[in-house]
Amino acid sequence: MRLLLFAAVLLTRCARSAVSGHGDVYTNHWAVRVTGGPQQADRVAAKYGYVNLGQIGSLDHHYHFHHSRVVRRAAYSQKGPHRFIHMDPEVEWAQQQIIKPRVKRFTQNEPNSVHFNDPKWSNMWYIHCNDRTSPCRSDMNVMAAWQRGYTGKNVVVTIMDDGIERNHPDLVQNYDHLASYDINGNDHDPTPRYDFRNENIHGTRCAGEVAAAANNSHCIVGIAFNARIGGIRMLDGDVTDMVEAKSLGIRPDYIDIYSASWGPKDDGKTVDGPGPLTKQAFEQGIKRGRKGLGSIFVWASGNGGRQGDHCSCDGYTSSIYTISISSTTEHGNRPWYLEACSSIIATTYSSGEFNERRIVTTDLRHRCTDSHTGTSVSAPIVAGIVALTLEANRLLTWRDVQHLLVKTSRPVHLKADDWKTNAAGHRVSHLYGFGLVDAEAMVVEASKWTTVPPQHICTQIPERQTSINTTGCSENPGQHVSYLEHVVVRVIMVHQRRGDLEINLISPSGTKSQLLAKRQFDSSNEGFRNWEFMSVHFWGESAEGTWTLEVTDTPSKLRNPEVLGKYTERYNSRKPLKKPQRVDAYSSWDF
Ligand SMILES: *[C@@H]1O[C@H](CO)[C@@H](O)[C@H](O)[C@H]1NC(C)=O
Ligand SMILES: *[C@@H]1O[C@H](CO)[C@@H](O)[C@H](O)[C@H]1NC(C)=O
Ligand SMILES: [Ca+2]
Ligand SMILES: [Ca+2]
Repeated sequence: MRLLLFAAVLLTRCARSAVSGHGDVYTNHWAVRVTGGPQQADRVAAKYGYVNLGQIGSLDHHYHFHHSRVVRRAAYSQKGPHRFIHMDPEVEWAQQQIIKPRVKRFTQNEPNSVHFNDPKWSNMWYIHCNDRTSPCRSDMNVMAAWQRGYTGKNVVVTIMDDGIERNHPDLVQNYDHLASYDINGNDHDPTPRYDFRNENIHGTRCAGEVAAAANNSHCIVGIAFNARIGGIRMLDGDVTDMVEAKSLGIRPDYIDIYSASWGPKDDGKTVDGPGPLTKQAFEQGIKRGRKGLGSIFVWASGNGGRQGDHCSCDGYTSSIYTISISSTTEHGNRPWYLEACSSIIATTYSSGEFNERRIVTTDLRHRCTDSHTGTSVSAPIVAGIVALTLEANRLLTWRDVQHLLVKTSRPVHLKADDWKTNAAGHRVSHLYGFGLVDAEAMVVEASKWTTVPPQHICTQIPERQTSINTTGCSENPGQHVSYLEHVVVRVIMVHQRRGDLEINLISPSGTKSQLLAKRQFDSSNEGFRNWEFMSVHFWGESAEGTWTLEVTDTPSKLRNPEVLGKYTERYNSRKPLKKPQRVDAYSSWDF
């Protein structure tokens, strides 16, 4: 209390002294008004020992006088001869210049310098976090990337979903039929199927986030508003391994980025991932896509937070070939739908509680919506940011893009109790990966980036069940892993209640990553049969030394699933898909 009072008194006194002018710093420059012309001004200046430096800008009769004998930056106004200049009949007015403290208002001026006529531009709060009144204190710096000239030109993005409304007024300009296909209808037109329930709004909403046209007096501005955008309609029908594999393989030399905001059911009890065809499609994509640089697959991490789901049980988000993206609310809080896991790379803003804002984007039937939600929002935002990044450097490989996200994403004010710094100096969390994306840092780093060396894969079969001593395959130069990227642990585990298991992995450097958290609704007795857990938390660390796997079994008492499960359908904007599970047949760890 006393300290506060004291501070208040000080403030008052500062304010008073400013008014009375006591703190002013005087310079040796004068502004002088002389109406008789420049020659007269020169004469007046010489009379009192000044030099006339000429007219002040475009102000007639005003001259800049300089006096070299005056102490620079004096704390008092000049007396003596300087008093006489004020009394000279040829001088109408004179003023010694004082220093006026000026602070650069970067955070206010820069965002305001971009203005679009799109009606929802000002509602795109997640682009305006630098505004002083905004509750989102840290910015994704999308506008700063635009101001550097990156808007997604010549980059091609596609949305794998329930179709996109290609003639939507805000999409038609950037729509690209070569980046589109209809797997469900087996033709080239990805237009969604219209029904009275508007079941197929999802793809159109995601597409606008990426590449809605800018300054066309319609709806919003896409993150990469000059990128080309297509849609692969594949969720409006039976989804099979083949449907997925086909979708991932549409024109891989033409399409740069595939964005997916769907996955297995987020019910907290499913363990499911890509089948054999889809696994191959991912591998083909990163090997042959983009003429060998590798397709970029961006994936929503999952919306099963309220069901206690964990995205390590979703083989799409935990694949090393996908960039798994999480969400935070406008206040940097953990959204109720968030699923934690060790494969999440980065995070964007999205919806939160009822009093927190949602995302504005294009909607079905040529409309515009301000209620796009969940991790569905986040994958397209990153797809857009990666489009800006590829425009900055067309030669980035699929791994370069992941490295850039690891390097540039930041924890800022995102609230999580598990932020830690790994041995390579990266701060990382199971809720947010490496943190909030930074579009400007992405384009800046990309433009000077040197492609990382080829990927090495070191595979080890453990000598004991829960720990492994590895050299990182240093005996084999073609496999030697000097700096870790992804660590994959393939697990066979038999257990009567899978949801009671928790798995942690500890690296030789001592970094601990949670590969699996308990899931209260998962009462399956199937265990894990060659399931692959993946962690990015060891990024940049050394592989060499002893790795420890900690498996904890805590028998739980089930709560009533009906009560907690009732929110699932209403809010599940990350579309679930149903599909049988498959099992592969060997056991090892991949670094
Ligand atoms: C958008 O268009 C208006 C004219 O309608 C123009 O004044 C403005 O500069 C444009 N904004 C941008 C960012 O290009
Ligand atoms: C790991 O292997 C190295 C030799 O490769 C050996 O010196 C060391 O003692 C081993 N450590 C453990 C914990 O097994
Ligand atoms: Ca628009
Ligand atoms: Ca999930």
